[in-house]
Amino acid sequence: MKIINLSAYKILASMGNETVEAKLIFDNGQASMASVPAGISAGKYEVKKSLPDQAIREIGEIRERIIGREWTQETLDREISNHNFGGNATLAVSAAFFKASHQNLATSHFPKLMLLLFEGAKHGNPNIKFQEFMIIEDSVEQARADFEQMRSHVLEQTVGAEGGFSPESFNNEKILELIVQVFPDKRIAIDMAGSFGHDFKVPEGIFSVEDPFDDESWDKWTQFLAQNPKLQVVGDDLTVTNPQRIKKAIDLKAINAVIIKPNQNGTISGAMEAVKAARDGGLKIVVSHRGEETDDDWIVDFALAARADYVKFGGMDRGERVAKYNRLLALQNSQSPGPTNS
Ligand code: 2PG
Ligand code: MG
Repeated sequence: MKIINLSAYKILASMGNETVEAKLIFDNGQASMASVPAGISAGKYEVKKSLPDQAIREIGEIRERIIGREWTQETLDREISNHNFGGNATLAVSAAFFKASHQNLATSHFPKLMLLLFEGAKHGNPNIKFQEFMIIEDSVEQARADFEQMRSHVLEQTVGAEGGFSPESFNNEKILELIVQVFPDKRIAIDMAGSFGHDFKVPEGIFSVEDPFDDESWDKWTQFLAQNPKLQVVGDDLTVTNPQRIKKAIDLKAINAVIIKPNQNGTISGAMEAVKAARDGGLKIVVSHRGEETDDDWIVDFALAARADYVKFGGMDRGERVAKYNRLLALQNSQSPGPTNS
């Protein structure tokens, strides 16, 4: 596709911080805009980011390199990755291209949802030591019903960064007891965000645990997976959507599942390379939003393109999270016979 213009400006993300949105124009008149999220508990090995004003200047430089020429996702991403621009600058452009060029081909494969019920640590009430408490759901409809049901057990109206409950009077133990009591048959997933806390003990009865240790302690991870072969052990800060770190984690048998966040990598193609490395190594793929999001929903299309096994889009009490669930519903419903007017 031939790009004839590129512009960029600042918009606000969900905690009120500034982020960037890029707008591409193609020679057929099509326009495509995409914005980038930011991590709250970002891993230290993620691609470096530029401050918003700097990112906008960098997108100006990218503009000079790309306008007036034909691009594919791969050639564009290769071109923009090679100049030490911030990952937020490159991803805004890369994602805008993805949105314009990506056709969501009919798929019968929809990922399972990791629905966020409670959150704490850097995302909410710090009395709650784990960052995220999720349950595995097969559909948005069921997730919605379960979120509503859990709400009836939480009397304080307090939500965290990602639209999950984060009440003052709750702690890890109380949350886990409540989830088991309300949903005795659901599989529970937690994110311990190990780079930001101590090595908490993983509680009994958990199906999936993300970042149980920090991003340096490879031997702890390997030992943990060997001792818990039935557990889903997910790398996030450990692997940062970086194909090399993912390959290392596979070689060391440190994980059996991985978080994929395009903004940890800096381009759509780079994140797809990480997906390929993970899949070649037999890992389950979890495509995830970030702690501070925008209303943009391209991550949903990316998750389907990546054929993710799971998606992490947060709770249902913040609009920027609901935007992702709504995109999933739209994609599902566009593939089933919808209502007709005739
Ligand atoms: C995580 C993410 C998203 P953050 O740790 O998995 O839930 O949080 O974007 O703050 O790193
Ligand atoms: Mg995480």
